[in-house]
Amino acid sequence: MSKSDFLAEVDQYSAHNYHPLPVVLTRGEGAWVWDVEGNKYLDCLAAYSAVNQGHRHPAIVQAAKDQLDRLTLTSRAFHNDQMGPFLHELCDLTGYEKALPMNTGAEAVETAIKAVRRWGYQVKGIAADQAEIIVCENNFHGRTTTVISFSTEHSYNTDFGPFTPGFKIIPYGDTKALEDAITPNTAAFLVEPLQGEGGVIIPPEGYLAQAAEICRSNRVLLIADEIQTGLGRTGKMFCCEWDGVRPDVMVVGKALSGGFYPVSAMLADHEVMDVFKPGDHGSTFGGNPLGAAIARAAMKVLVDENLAERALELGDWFMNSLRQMDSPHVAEVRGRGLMVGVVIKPESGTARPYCEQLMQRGILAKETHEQVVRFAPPLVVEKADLEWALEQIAEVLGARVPAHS
Ligand code: IF1
Repeated sequence: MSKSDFLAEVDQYSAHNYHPLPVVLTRGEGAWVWDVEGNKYLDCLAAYSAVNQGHRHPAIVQAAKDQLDRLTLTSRAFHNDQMGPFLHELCDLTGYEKALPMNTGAEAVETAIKAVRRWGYQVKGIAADQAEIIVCENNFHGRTTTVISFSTEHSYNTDFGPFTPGFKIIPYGDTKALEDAITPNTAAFLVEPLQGEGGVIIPPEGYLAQAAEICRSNRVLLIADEIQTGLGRTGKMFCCEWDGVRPDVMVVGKALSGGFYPVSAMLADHEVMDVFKPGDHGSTFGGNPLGAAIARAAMKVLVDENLAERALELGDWFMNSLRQMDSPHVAEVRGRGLMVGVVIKPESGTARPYCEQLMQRGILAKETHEQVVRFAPPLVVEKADLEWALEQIAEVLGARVPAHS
């Protein structure tokens, strides 16, 4: 089948809920992917940070193969010998007492919403059905009906209502708004430590620390969505570490499996997690031995290969190099670690054509919102690969090639 056959097939049989770049990938290794025509690309999206460990990391491949040969799914009706070690290691990595395994990020967010609501009623003493959760404008927490109920992006929720009540939306980065929004019925504040889909938006200095303090003094739980920012991406194992904050509840997903399999989790201490009793919540696949074995290997790679530090070093250097380009089309370069946003000036058009040109030159990057080109390669990317990428980016952005340090 030719590339155009693949594109036509998807056009015919798939729902039109995406607008992907017209590239058909068939193989990946490390930071690189190959298309069906044999072209090679540097993957600067890394499956929205699910492939932090690189495509087909050998240690994760081995763990997956070993587990495929033994046992894949038991359901939670029985125990398996991978889930316990997985949750133990996840708690060690994150510093929480308990973890609840799910599959997708949105499910982990839903799990956190259920947990904090129940905590609100059973521990804090909020009157029945009155619990409120505060969220931020421009948020992205997933696609379920409840989660899109508090999205401020019209395309995510138009004509998908009626919506789940109980959410209050405040501006991101505004601690005064958080204080004002809290009432005795507030159970939790759900926030991304850095807004990824929102356009790589970094909150003001100290925002999370102040928010954590406001939450603590009002007996409101702080939920950090580290699904995209967590597991090394921003140059720390978790982005909240930038503010020295330990949230009451954390949700992780994506790179928890190194991109092999959907594995997510909600993390908390006893006080919150103990609101769940047998039968209250679950998932057929959550905690399955294949996903658990994969996630164990994926976490080990992050630690063994110091991928958070690597993201920090490479990210700082990459961002500086981008800034030195002083492209006439770039309004701003911002980011943390290897989550980098290049903001295209409105007079230079939208980000999409730049992504298309980058693709022609062997770089896969995806626009987010209209004006931002996001660069978030696997954290195993080599500096030499990024040097090469910078040359391509400089050509596309119409700037001189920066001197490499
Ligand atoms: C798509 C975006 C990124 C997330 C945060 C929860 C979830 C996500 C902070 C839900 C998921 C994904 C969804 C994916 C593309 C990607 C994305 F552009 F849509 F927003 F990364 F920026 N919290 N983000 O970023 O996790 O249920 O998908 O496992 O919808 O195409 P999920």
